[in-house]
Amino acid sequence: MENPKDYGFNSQLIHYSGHHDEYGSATVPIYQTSTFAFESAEHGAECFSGASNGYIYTRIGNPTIKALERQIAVLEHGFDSVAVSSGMAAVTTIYMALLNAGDHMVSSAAVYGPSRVVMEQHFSRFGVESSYVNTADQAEIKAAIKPNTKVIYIETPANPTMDVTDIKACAELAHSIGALLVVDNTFCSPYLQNPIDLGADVVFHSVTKFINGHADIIGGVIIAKEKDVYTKLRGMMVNMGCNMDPHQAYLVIRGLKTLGIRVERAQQNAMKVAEFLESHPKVSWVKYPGLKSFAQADLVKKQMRGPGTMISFGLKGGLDAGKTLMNNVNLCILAVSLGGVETLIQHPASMTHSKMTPESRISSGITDELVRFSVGIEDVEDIIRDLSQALDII
Ligand code: LCS
Repeated sequence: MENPKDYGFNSQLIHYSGHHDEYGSATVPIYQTSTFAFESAEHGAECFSGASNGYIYTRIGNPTIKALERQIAVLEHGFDSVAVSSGMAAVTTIYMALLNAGDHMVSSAAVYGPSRVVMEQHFSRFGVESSYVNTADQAEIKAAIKPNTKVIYIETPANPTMDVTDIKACAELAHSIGALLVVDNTFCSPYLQNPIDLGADVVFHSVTKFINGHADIIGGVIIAKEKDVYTKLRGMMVNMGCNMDPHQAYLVIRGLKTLGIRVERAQQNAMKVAEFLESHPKVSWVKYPGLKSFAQADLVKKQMRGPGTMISFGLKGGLDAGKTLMNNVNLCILAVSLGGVETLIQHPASMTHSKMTPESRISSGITDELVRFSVGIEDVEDIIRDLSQALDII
């Protein structure tokens, strides 16, 4: 196999899992086993000491999972990656591995709700401090930094406000104080954004979303730029026991192959849906990084290769109008999650971000009227017709 770096992105998706077996299998088989036989007592001891890199036990490592980890590391330009049971397992593994009692983290106020809830309500019990600020504003991050800040954690674009944070500026700031930059790249996928190229130390995904893309598994993956951080993350995953399952990894590898064409198509649809919404008399505002009206269009061009497939909007008539819309769509599915082939609509304040305090939600821009839309790969005329008939009912 040539160096995967010599291939284009779509070729890497299809041809680079790094897996080879004696039968020449064209796909990565599912190694559905919990444990692996050692050749001898000496071999077993070598596997444990690291003198041999043979497989030991699936929580520690497994060939199907490793194929996915290798492939994601290539796509995100990292040293290596760790696959975990969910996006939230990625978040908690990162917090556990990189923060100690007495440390402080600065993060985006608008992040996926539970990423903030687990820090503010649980890691705080073990003495980890955090500040949630508008990371789209570098001055707010600088003002929040303390002598014990060890991690800057950003999500860009943020779920669900679509606010964009300057990754390169955050990396420079983090490194100037000896901290690490962690980026949740779920909303972009490596097809649209590679934070490690912009200086990030750790990148992670809820692979439940774009990377798998078919709404049939939950999973996460963490990519580290450097070996020492990777080793800490892997050790934490193994000890916490939040490994991915081989069957889960198989499905993700299968879904990943079409990441490029799925995102490309959904993004084309999203642009048309955003323009439709922006011109609709019942819509009060639309936030989509591809629109001319998007306040951070320059930053989007600087760090993203496309505007993505997520749209947030508000309706005249607020939450009641939003509920009428959500209760009357037919093709679009009223469901949480995002990044799949199907179009989904949901209401963050009462669903994905409902466990945040009302004050945190409002200060993060997650207003009661905000409706979130994840555009899929259906025929865009059908998506727009569905939205149009539901908007007529309001
Ligand atoms: N990070 C982001 C940006 C997310 O959107 C999610 C889940 C997670 C992390 C956690 O991943 P999980 O454990 O669910 O795999 N976001 C969801 C959402 O917006 N609706 O439902 C789940």
